[in-house]
Amino acid sequence: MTVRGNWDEFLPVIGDDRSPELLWWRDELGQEHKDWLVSLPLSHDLVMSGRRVRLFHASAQSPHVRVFFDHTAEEFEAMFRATEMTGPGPEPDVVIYGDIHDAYVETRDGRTLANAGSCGNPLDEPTPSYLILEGALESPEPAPFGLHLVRVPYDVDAEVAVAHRLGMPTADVWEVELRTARYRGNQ
Ligand SMILES: [Mn+2]
Repeated sequence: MTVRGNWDEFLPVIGDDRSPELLWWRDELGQEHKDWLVSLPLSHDLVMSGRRVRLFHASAQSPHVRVFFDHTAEEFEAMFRATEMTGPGPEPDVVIYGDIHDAYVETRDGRTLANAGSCGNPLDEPTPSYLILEGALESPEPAPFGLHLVRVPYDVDAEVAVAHRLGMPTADVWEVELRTARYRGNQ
């Protein structure tokens, strides 16, 4: 299952009056890919090992409302609530999101909030991450359940070379991000 992110939502539909950088990325997408991106669900629930697991991009409000690693108790709470975006229904025990490119797992008061980090542009450390869910899929009965964050070293030089060869806008800044995990090269 793939859920729709902030870029997935806006990039395919922007008009020609936007910045040349945005238009470059938009035009890298074929119509088939644009149609697929905007058709993706914003939120998806599954049951595993007796837990309800919810997946969305950034928050229960919208793919554009950001919740950082360093969040408040209220922001944590809000990630588990039913909203217009998630639809009604039972609240989840586990929420997994992306958006901030900052991988972590936090359990508080019996609920778990996890961020899968980023494969394409990690911003917590330069090594890409993904998250594996382990358990009995579609089982309402309690059973072992695991969240496994994996870090995968890769050939950054080759990746950067492709961006430069294609003439990708702001490739220099992006290269700093890939090598240092500092967003826009900030400290
Ligand atoms: Mn995002």
